[in-house]
Amino acid sequence: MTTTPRVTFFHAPHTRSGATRALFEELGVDYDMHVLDLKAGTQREPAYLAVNPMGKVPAIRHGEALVTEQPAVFLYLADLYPEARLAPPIGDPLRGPYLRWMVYYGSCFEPAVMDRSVQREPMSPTACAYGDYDTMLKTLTDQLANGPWLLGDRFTAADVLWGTALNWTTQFKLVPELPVLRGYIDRVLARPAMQRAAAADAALAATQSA
Ligand SMILES: N[C@@H](CCC(=O)N[C@@H](CS)C(=O)NCC(=O)O)C(=O)O
Repeated sequence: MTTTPRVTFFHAPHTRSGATRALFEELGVDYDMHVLDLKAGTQREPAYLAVNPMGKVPAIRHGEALVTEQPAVFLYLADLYPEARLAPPIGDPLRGPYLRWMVYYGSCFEPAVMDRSVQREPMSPTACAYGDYDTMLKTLTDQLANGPWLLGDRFTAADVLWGTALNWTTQFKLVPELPVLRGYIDRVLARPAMQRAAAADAALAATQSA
């Protein structure tokens, strides 16, 4: 496996970067973790703003490469460790759909969910990047109905991202807990690597709030 240089992972427990932690667990690779405490505000200190000027997690550093934004972090790591077979390679018919759904997460799903959470009046569907919320969600649920995973029979890094995100967005009632979503979330979260990551993250969160 590719082990050098080691990846440094900038993480805060119980945040979006938990999905990246789960991805590392699914990849089965070693890495260095730099832990931030969002309540204490360490993500806004100059040392971390030099890493990510947005002051947000996740971020990863691999040699000279600095990667932020969940889908980019996922794409980078899953390609970096091809032995784990979590990223369909170029030439595989699933490569296109894999890229599509990774980018759909950041360019359609999150903006739609955030607009809805603050009850922001959406733009016209033609001008809006995600069309409208219902179409955005139906496009996703139609895809998931082909299951068991997002790309059908093949589990990929995209499932770690989507399973984790659908878990917290349904918990916060930002997304309706439709049966197709509940079944998918349960399948993703039942994976041993996902459970190991969740337990480790809960333990880390407990040390921060102690
Ligand atoms: N666009 C970013 C969003 C990351 C994000 O919003 N992270 C939140 C935690 S869930 C954060 O770091 N917040 C800290 C802050 O803004 O101070 C991504 O896709 O990775």
